Amino acid sequence: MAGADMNIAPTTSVQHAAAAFALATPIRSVEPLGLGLINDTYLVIDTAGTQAVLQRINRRAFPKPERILENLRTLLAHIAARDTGTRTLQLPEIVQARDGQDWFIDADGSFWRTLTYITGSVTHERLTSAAQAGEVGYALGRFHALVQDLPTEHLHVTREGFHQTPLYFARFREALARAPAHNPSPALSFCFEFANARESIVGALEDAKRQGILALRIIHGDPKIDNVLFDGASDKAISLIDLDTVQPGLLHYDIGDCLRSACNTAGESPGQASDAQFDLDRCHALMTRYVAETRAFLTPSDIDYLPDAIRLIPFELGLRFLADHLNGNVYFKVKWPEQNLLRAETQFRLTASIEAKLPAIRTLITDAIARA
Ligand code: GN1
Ligand code: MG
Repeated sequence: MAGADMNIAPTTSVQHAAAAFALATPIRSVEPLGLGLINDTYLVIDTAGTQAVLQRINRRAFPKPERILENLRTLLAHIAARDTGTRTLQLPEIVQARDGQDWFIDADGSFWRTLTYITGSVTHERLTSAAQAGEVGYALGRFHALVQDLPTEHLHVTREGFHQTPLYFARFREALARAPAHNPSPALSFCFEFANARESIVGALEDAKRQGILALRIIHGDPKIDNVLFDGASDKAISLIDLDTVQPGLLHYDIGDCLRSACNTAGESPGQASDAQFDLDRCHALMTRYVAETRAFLTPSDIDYLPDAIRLIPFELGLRFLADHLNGNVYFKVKWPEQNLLRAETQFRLTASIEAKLPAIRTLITDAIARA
């Protein structure tokens, strides 16, 4: 049991960090929370039963973590002034440290922050219906609509080079050059071949950005389904969390990332990679609800590049997992040594499924736009 672990010495730094934040009453429990691959996340409950989310930010992924909190202040103020309808997104609020700061740095230099917990919410590790996918599309579209007038220069870049596929491809090639050449496993051979055969597509979005065909906007950066909170009773999407990568980027990064997560019927961690399949009904439901929120500001070029993005972002995530596997799992947390290889192959199998369905994906996008 995770909770029992909290009483032993190596985790006391977590309790120490939890105590640095200004909760209303003393802390009753601190337990690991969620399935994040980068930061360490804990659910803190005080004696009044109030829940909060404590996180140690991974400095390898976020070298300047204070930028995350500065961005969050700007973002929350911007959205609070606009999200005034009947169905608002409930975003987490910052719980300040006792010294009045938005974060706490412990004796080891670890960077901690605490956010409010969205009560009554649940996450789905895997979606089970097109209706849920539609809710995910609504939440992402609503978020994009709320920030579409937030000037990109008002937010810091929290992660340089995030979602620039050519960079990830170059890192994969470097890792490959260093990897031992003898006897790759069937999974590794498949991944090498799959990745190398797609060098020509890696620039699809970055080239369009450089040429001014696609414009930078404020994006979420990580809208996978674990980061969409649903109301436990109604199964409606009520929140988008994990706002650490909210920064300037292309809408296409978010749409590609959201679809690769929501439409993979096997989920991100299936028992075997070959189970990964892209579901068109979910894609249709998600895009229809997404476009209903965003149609007013999507340009013809934005729409033209959607199929490229839907193919590219899962491929990019596969490259990221594969490079990390080759580098000894230094970025994404793993529970066993080959896990990042399995994750990479899963994203590549998903990419293959998307490639086979591209004509149908183009048709359903046209239909979603026509309905908006
Ligand atoms: C990471 O830490 P987490 O689980 O929220 C990653 C995302 C990946 C995701 C895959 C900063 O997100 O880009 O899509 O894993 N975040 C970062 O599950 O690299
Ligand atoms: Mg994240």
